[in-house]
Amino acid sequence: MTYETILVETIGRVGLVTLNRPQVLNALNDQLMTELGTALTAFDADENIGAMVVTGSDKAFAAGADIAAMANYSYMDVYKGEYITRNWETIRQVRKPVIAAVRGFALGGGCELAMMCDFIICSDTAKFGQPEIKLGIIPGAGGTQRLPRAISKAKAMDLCLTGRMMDASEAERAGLVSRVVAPEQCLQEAIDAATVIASYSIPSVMMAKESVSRAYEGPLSEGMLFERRMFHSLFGTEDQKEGMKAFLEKRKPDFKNK
Ligand code: CO8
Repeated sequence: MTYETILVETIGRVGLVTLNRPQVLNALNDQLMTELGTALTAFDADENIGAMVVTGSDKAFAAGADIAAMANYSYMDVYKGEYITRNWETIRQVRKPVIAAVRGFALGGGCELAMMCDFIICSDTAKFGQPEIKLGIIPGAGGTQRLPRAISKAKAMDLCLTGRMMDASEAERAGLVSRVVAPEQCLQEAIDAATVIASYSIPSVMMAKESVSRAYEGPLSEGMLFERRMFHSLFGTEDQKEGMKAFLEKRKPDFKNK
């Protein structure tokens, strides 16, 4: 298959995709997202590939969805999903691990694309952000959902509401990225990590990915329900009766662990 907006190569058992629209800082248009999905899906099906890396250039992983392409879309254009939604989730259907190697800007859809990968290795020149608010829109590919899970509600609100950028050291402190390295080492670090992963049993790697994703992607409502049921069940214990009675009688509780 010939691609126009990405470069695709194989390094040992690692599939590497380089986003390649340098003139617009790898802005993510419909063609690029389709090609990226096609390349990753092909690697996923290839038994000689054990893991994948997605990267950009030194200046930009991706500076977001292509604003020039989106500028004149109507509500129905985007709602029907023919333009900027239909091919954005393909990467989440890939069952082998995908590592994002981020140098430079990962903004808007670029930050969201990096977060769709299983983990992010970045250079100390990386900058992350969700600047959509400055354009009169909000993130549309998971930014408002994955960021709070990855870096806390406080920082997610800060980034989504102010549109400011977060540098690599803040991103590492916040837990958005797994490793920060020098720019010239970034891609190799990601390829090395992918090579290690690709040396393991693919079923166990796929199941490890699936299991961690499950914890990460489970809805808050299910966690809340679980907590509520545990809370309810403690009203069946003797110690709850004793603890509350002791408080009201202004004495120390005598717990029996029952
Ligand atoms: N779209 C289109 N073109 C872009 C984009 C973009 N996102 N970002 C940069 N470019 C272009 C510039 O227009 C410029 O083109 P030209 O040379 O023809 O003028 C070229 O790339 C270089 O950019 P700059 O001259 O601006 O470079 P600077 O180094 O001065 O600035 C920045 C770099 C800070 C990254 C700046 O380019 C910028 O702010 N870019 C826009 C960032 C942004 O707002 N991103 C969010 C876009 S909206 C989005 O991502 C929504 C995602 C929703 C996905 C939903 C799917 C379901």
